[in-house]
Parts: sequence; C-alpha cells; structure tokens
Amino acid sequence: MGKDACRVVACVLLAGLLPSDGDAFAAQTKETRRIEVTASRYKFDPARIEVSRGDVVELVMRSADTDHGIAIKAYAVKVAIPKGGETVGVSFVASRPGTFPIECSEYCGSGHKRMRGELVVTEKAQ
Ligand SMILES: [Cu+2]
Repeated sequence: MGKDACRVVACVLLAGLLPSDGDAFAAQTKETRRIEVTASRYKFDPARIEVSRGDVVELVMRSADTDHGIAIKAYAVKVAIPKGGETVGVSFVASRPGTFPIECSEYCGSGHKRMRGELVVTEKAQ
C-alpha cells in the first residue's frame, strides 16, 4: 500500500469517529448521542441531559477544577472525573424512560451535595 492509500484509510477512520448530528438521524431506532459534560464546583454543564429511549448515550466528561465524579444510579453509572482536564468516557443504553438524578460521586467541597443534574429519557416521538 502506498502512502496515498494510507492517508485515505486514515481519513475514513477519522470520519467514523466524529460525533454524528443527533437530529439528522432522529428517524433511526438507535442513535449514539455523544454528550460532552464539564464538571466544576458545583455543577455539571449541561446539568440536564435529554435523550430518547433506546439511544446509546456516550458521555465524554472532564473537570474544570478539582476531582469530581458522575453517578447515575438508575443506570449503574459511576465514573471518576479527575482533576487536570483529562477526558473520561462512559456509555450506556437509555433503556428506561423517566427522569433520573445525576450526582457528583466524589467529595469536591462544601457545595458537593448540591452538585446535581438530571438525565431525562423520553419516549421516541412517532
Ligand atoms: Cu463534585
């Protein structure tokens, strides 16, 4: 394989890694929703994550200050978000509709207990 062919292969691979536009594929049964979340004292941004039932939810998280963590008990999600800004990821299938609390799972200071968010899983519109 020549150098040009290698370059083409690399481009195709990179294209596959790019996040898809959620709305453009709304008609499909399953979509991957890649959502970037920034944790900081004392909030998640965005604090409210809304997806459709059946979506594969891929959370890509980073901390803007100290050690945090994300816990969504209903989906058995618990991941540490280390200080330093390194991204951590977790993915799960939003199989159950409802509104579920998102909590910080790592003590991060006086406002830790109010560091909250919510995951809203809605039924797909027909
Ligand atoms: Cu925190």
